[in-house]
Amino acid sequence: MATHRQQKLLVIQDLSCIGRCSLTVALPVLSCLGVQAVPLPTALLSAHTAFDGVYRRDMLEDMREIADRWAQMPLSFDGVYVGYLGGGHQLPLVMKLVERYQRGGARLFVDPVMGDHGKPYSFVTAALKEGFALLCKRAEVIFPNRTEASMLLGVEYKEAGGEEDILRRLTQGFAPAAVLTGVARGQELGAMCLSEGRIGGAYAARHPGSFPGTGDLLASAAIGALLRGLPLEKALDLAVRFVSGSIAWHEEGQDSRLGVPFERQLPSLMRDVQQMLDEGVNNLNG
Ligand code: PXL
Repeated sequence: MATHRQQKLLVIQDLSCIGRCSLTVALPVLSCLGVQAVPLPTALLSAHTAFDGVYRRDMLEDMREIADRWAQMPLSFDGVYVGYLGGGHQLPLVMKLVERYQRGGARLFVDPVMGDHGKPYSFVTAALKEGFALLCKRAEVIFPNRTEASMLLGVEYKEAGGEEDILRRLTQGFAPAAVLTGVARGQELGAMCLSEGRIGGAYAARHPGSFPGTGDLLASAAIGALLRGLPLEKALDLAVRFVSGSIAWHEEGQDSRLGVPFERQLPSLMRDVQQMLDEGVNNLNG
């Protein structure tokens, strides 16, 4: 029995064939959460950029044609999720689409994918940084890691300060709610959030190694859960557990650049979201 109207999310990010990130992560995760995900690829890559010598095609022309065709269709979205962009030159079109669908009531979620471990990704320019700053100002929730937060705030990575302070500055300067990913607490790893003046956090077992695409897994799961009606802290709890559980499936000896075997964790994600939704209904009834 359907208990809610199905949510439809426009996902604007790259399609990297190899490496489990962006669309190859977002689409299955959102589907498992019961959200219809509509992709708009910003770039086509043979593999994500942690690999050497990748083939990369910019999709701006195709995005323009698609956007024009969509303008002729009776189309609306419950949300728009912007992640990795092909470059700053795509910003005018992305902004136009965001404005178009926000006018129709879409909620905006932005993961300002620009770097990690204190370093910007290749293809990041001043125009891209400025564009992401503008997008974040229109968003309901943003999902930077510490590297991206310092780029948004215009401070050196090492001088970005404590997590709570970063989150406060992000909510003052950008979106009303912010999630900071990749936050360590003791032996655990997770994410912190600030929304309506309240700091929250979710942490789970930390596994050795570093894996690309975990930020995309976290944001996709959290955004899907938010669209299903869970509050931010619960959505984050679900997402952090899902990422940690996915990393636990990594087999020693596998190239970590291939990303984490999140596919094996999807059944748990589906069970967990249903359980959390049922608990919410029971709390309301009880
Ligand atoms: O997961 C972030 C990401 C997304 N898309 C591409 C990337 C990366 C990180 O390296 O290279 C193409």
